[in-house]
Amino acid sequence: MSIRTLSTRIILMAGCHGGVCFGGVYPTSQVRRQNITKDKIPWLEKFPEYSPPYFDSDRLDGKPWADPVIKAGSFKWNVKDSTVDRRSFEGDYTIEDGYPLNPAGRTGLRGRGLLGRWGPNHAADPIVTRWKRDDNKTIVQNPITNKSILQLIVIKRRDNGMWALPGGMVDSGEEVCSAAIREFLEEATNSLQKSHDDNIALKSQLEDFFCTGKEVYRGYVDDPRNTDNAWMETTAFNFHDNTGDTVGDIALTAGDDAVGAKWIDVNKELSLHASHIDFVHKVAEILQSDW
Ligand code: RP5
Repeated sequence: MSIRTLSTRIILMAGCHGGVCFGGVYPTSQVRRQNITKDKIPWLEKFPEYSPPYFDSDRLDGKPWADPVIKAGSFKWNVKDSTVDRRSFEGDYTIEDGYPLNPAGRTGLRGRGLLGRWGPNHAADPIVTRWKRDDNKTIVQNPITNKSILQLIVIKRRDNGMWALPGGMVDSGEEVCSAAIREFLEEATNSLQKSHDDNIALKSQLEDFFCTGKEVYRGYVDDPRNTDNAWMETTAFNFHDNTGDTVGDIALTAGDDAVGAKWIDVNKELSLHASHIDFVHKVAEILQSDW
């Protein structure tokens, strides 16, 4: 994704639309972002009055997955820094006064906010889909477009109550696709609370299905937690159950950070966390489903 497109993404969110709200209050805090007009989002635009507040959530204190405070020379930027991948999918990012700069531009807030890593925070998102079917197992079409209706597994996020892809952070050293599958099992099937034997049985039932995963997006995420110095990036995979016999039959139970899990019909009216709707749209295009 080019920087121009990235800045456009933030422009789309201006005025509390989707993720970051310029001038809005940062999630879980009382800290208000500095207002920015759209033209001042790119770093290249001069903005001498830009002096946003700094916020590092105390929820990061002592967390093994979070970076320590920045000290000169303590991080290796734009490379794999031991087991922490500090590379961005958007290309090399700039370091200013020792801090990495968000490649999408100004966000009205400095620091890390709620994000554990300075710079890119890597996530993985599973987009698990099937065709909508009637009681006779016939695929349902939209009578206006004559296109088949796609269904998607979403979870309800505990932190902001929004429906979202059942994704999560990639652990240090973890394969991205494995993270997408692990997060799906944790958030949509409550695997963390299941017995070892139940998890083995479920995994073996879904093993072949998970091998079908296709990467559909890799890049910046318009997440409400993004700041000038820390931002979300993701790799999204589509796992499509064409016959509806594999994942279509498993019981969905919310777990870990999720408080709900369900199948929903895919269409352009869906309202999802961050920029998840964009990844789902890509899948709808690839599968040529109704939109
Ligand atoms: C989004 O936040 C990503 O696309 C992913 O779905 C999620 C990862 O954060 P947590 O769910 O772990 O909070 O930006």
